[in-house]
Amino acid sequence: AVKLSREELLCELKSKLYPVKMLTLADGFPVGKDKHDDWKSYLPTKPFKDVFGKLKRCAVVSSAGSLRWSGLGREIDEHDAVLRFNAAPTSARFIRDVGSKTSIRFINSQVVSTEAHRFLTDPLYRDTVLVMWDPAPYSKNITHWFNNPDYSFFDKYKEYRIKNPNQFFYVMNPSFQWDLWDIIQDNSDDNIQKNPPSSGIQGIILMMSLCEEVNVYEFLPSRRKTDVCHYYQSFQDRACIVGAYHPLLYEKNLIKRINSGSDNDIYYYGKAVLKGFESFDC
Ligand code: NCC
Repeated sequence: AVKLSREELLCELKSKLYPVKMLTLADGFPVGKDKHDDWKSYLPTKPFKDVFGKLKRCAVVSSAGSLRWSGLGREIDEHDAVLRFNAAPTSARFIRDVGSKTSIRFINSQVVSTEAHRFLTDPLYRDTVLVMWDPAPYSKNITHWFNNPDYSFFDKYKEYRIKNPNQFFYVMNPSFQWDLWDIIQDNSDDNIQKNPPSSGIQGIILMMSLCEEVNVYEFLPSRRKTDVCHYYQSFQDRACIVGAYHPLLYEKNLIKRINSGSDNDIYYYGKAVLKGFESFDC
């Protein structure tokens, strides 16, 4: 395959993924009453792009173990908006390393559906904009996904919306993950596994759609790289860095190719600097 330059790759991402699609009632759901009841009428009606307006500098904080002892918390909190993932905490003992500002929490449907996460009661998920995605089967057809979700999140979604009607809580259109997967595959030399990209790269693209510049922390690992999976747990697994289910290694190669920051920034801070979609023309 011909290797795209950084500019070409950025334009490829922009032309196929921007604006990022959230699920709305208008998105061709099966008509009539369906087995998942009326959850979809709880989807926010405000267009996602209007929630924040235009943002200048944004941060994406991966959950990698290498954030522990990084001391990056203050730098992260200085951004106009910060995106974090799943159950990643910002409690007192982690603030020095990861900060506390959380403008968007980008979660997978497992977090919403499984009891262990106490999604309905844990304050971690409040006072922020929530964006959820479900690992849909490879198909850009909503009805097909709707009948085969990875986690049946529908009842929990509705319950959460009823309890917290004023909190923005979006659901990604499942075609997004596969449009992104196609780009990752088209720009890799290997055949990659047909599983959706991780929350990490999806959240990065989401922030590129909102902000002029996006600083991503510890998605490309720094010199603190460790087999400790998350900064908030002691569990070790090398697969956390390169992926097992998700094509994480290929996602990271792609982000490295569109990075406009320096190799030093990656090495010392695990920091990649990405241009937002509105900041360049194609
Ligand atoms: O672990 P997870 O991801 O929540 O991490 C969020 C994103 O950070 C990046 N990451 C994480 C660890 C690490 N050492 N290096 C990294 O670069 C990845 O980009 C990752 O996406 C997910 O993608 O949603 C995932 O979610 C967890 C889990 O469902 C949630 O944490 C909720 O408990 C998955 N783990 C399991 O299912 C056991 C994980 O595979 C992917």
